[in-house]
Amino acid sequence: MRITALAGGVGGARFLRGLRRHLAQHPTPGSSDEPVSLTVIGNTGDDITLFGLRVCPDIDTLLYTLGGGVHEEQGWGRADETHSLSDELAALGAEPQWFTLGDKDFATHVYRSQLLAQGVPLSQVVARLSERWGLGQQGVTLLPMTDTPVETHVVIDDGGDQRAIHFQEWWVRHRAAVPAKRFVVAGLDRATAGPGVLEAIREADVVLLPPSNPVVSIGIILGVPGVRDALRGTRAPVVGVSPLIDGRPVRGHADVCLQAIGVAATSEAVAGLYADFLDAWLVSPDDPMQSRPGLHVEHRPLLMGSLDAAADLAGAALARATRLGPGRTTA
Ligand code: FO1
Repeated sequence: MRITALAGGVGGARFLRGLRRHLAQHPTPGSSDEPVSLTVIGNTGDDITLFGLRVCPDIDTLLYTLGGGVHEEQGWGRADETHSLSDELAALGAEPQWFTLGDKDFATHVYRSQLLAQGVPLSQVVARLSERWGLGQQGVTLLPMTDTPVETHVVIDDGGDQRAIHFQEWWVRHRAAVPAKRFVVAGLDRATAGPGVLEAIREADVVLLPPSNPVVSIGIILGVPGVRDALRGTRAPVVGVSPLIDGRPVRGHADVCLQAIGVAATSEAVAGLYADFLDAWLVSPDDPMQSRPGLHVEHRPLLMGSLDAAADLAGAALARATRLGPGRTTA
């Protein structure tokens, strides 16, 4: 069975770690005897160049989480980190100082930037980093959504003038507290889907949308030319997990991002963003949303406070997909 997932950072990574745990306990989902492979298409819109180095936060969060090296409390960065390099950069007065990079994490960015400078495409860099983190041994292939450099920028009001700042500056430095007018993804219009991305969607048996940010994570992946069409065209059931409980994200600022694009912070409205390809949608137990023709709504606890809880949630999404089977209920 070929499972393909679209993922942002922390929420996506925790859900997929749960999926892997579920699969370790239930190796043959549905009636299939085939080995399970998982292809993860990661968001690269969060990427940023800092101190001359290319940093890919969502890709690295997926690598570190699935590879067992993530800082658990933060959800990003490395466990058991030290900060000698950033301390010295701060002593030099180097900017920015609002983005924390640990020493081990720095090594990832140095290695990636060295390869990119040699002309190695990002997808191959991610393949090498995936080897370092043992993803292949777990049956996991991580693909960046595109090899084309893209960057999400946020248009804000600056004393009456509009100005675009990098997504990370808005998210990390300003904690999404500066009202966003809109999101602009530099480079996305001329980007091409990364190697294997469209095939992974078209040839999947199951497509999963973890509870990642629908605007600045999944929304950015959907903007890569060809991705949305591939989702509309695949025979695989597409099952998503709402990122909202009572209109609030468990972590992050999905509600603020939705407000910026004029979409209500409800599971129903988020499902509407995926209406042209979504077959089933998991929402929290007290969510008022109900099934309708073409969309199965299932009520499930969405909190992933432990690996077991994440495994239960991912298992429920996979079970729903295997019950739906191939062939689409939506156009
Ligand atoms: N998030 C923060 O809130 N503060 C940080 O200083 C920070 C540093 C950082 C460094 C490397 C990395 O891979 C991720 C990092 N993140 C940090 C998380 C990340 O930038 C955001 O949560 C995502 O981009 C949103 O998906």
